[in-house]
Amino acid sequence: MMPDATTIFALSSGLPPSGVAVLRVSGPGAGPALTRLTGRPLPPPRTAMLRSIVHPRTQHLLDSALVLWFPGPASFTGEDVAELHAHGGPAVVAGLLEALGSLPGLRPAEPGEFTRRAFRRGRLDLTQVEALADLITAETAAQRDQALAGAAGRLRQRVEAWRSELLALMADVEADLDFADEPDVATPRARAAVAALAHDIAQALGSAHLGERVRAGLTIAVTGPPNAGKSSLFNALARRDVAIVTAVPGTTRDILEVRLDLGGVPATLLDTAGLHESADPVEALGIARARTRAAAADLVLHLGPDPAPGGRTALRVVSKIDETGAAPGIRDGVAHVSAVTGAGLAELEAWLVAWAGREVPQGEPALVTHARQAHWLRAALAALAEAEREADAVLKAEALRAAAHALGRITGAIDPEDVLGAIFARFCIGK
Ligand SMILES: Nc1nc2c(ncn2[C@@H]2O[C@H](COP(=O)(O)OP(=O)(O)OP(=O)(O)O)[C@@H](O)[C@H]2O)c(=O)[nH]1
Ligand SMILES: [Mg+2]
Repeated sequence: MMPDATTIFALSSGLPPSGVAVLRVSGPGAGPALTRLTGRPLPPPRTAMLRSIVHPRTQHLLDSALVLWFPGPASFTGEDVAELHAHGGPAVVAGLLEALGSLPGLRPAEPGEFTRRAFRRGRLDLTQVEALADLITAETAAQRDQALAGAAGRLRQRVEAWRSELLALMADVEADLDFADEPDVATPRARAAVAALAHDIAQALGSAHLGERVRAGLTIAVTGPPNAGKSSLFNALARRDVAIVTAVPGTTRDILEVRLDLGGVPATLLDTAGLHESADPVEALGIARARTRAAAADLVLHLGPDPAPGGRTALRVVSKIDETGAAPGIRDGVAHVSAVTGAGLAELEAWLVAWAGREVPQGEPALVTHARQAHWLRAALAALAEAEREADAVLKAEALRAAAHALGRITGAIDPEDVLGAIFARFCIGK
């Protein structure tokens, strides 16, 4: 692929003010930009040096910053990369960005453009790009571990090994085609290799459900009749006043969401409208939404005597025990809490953490973490099954080729453009 002639730059760290702001420059103009801004020769590769940064046009001092020089291809993007580790004040950052933009051939980066260049230069494959996006959004330890494994190329290595095995097999089978009158030596070996490959891929696919779970997290809906104390419990578990609480029944209408970290497992907690027959069309819509979301939830925390709606599991919760005098804690599968005094909340949280731990077992991070990856692994498996069944050598080779193609889609070795847009849309500017 054509290397990019343009040089891109962006603030790669969070919004100022911050202690340190990292500005990244990538492309053929990165080295000249660094010498222009510092007025000095390039520092030794990968060595932090303190430099005065001056505006190339006005010679005005903009900051005193650490600068780093990563000559390609041993850089994140594979191109020449320069980094400025500056003071993270808004005026410093604005001045540096303006100075970079004033240099010929430099332009601000699009979201995810550094990573896109890294992909294009083969520094990363698509599974690593996906994992990198996951790493940046990871909120819990389990998400971080899984994303780190993917970013390190765990799935990439497996898929590439399978694919090269397949390509070798195809060569064997095709050699047989060329010498059709000779005894068929490759076929028994090929059959065993195809079966072993299919077994490995099926095993990897087994982790897909867990991988998706860790990435997307679990969903917990708080349900019950109006005024039961759902929003109060929701706020207490979120440890923030997210939902409006009033003594008026029917206060909550829309679904509210907060993220919980259940012992490293991410979860989304939903507050919902009180369930009852309502003549108010607005409230009725809220109740319909509540039922839909509860039905899709992994767990329903139900504050009420009537049966809990939907969900795969339900835990009944009796709230307001400060009024009834009931003892806090979980007895006979019913949690007794008070959102006002906090009694019983620790027990409920411990229960939730244990439940999440059962839903998403800890251990080896999952290999397959995205539906896209699982899709092409299943396609590869189907093609391998066809290759196993097929007696005709031409059709067998064709099925093997289809399997190799499917694996190539996972890493982006084949047709990457189809998916690049969707994947990179998740990135922020500067990544
Ligand atoms: N004493 C006491 N009052 C509570 C407790 N939890 C909620 N309340 C009160 O009960 C009333 C209703 O609380 P909410 O949390 O708004 O109840 P809700 O189930 O979300 O109500 P809707 O959104 O209208 O369906 C409010 O006046 C709360 O202050 C509790 O644990 N103890
Ligand atoms: Mg409410």
